[in-house]
Amino acid sequence: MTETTPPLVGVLMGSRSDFETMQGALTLLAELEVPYEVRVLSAHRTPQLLSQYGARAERLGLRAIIAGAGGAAHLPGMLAAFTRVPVLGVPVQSRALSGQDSLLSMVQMPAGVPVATFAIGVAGAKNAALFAASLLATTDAAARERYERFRARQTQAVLDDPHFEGH
Ligand code: RP5
Repeated sequence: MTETTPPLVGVLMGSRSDFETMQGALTLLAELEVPYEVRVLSAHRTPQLLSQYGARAERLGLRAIIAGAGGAAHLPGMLAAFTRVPVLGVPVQSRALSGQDSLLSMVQMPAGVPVATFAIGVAGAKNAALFAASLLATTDAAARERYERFRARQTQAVLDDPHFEGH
């Protein structure tokens, strides 16, 4: 699993400082047994490497790329320009503007180059991972079963909470 199995999902982040947020995605991908690879790549600091990664994603047959970045968060948008693999963007909470800048610079893509943008921060990272898992589930029965079990466990956790008021 993870770095030893051929990856189906790429997880990119603009800086090591995004790792804590993106860990939310990695944990869920591992739990759902989705093979993934992780890279730190920046639209601004390593632009050539980013374009090469777009080609690599096609070569490897990645089914989705989760890209988290903060501030002027151009990583997912630039990546989407370089690849036809679906790009899922996670706006990382920035220090200066609490991630509003990350969200807006990520979500306001021009028509023709789509990025599926998720919530700011860890919730977005987790949902991007679940979205990638649900994409895989459309063509893989075992992946669908794992995803279904995850959703059932989540529901059960709410029902098991002693503070839950069922009807
Ligand atoms: C973005 O700039 C990164 O995605 C990160 O969220 C932000 C700050 O990066 P560092 O200065 O912490 O490396 O490119």
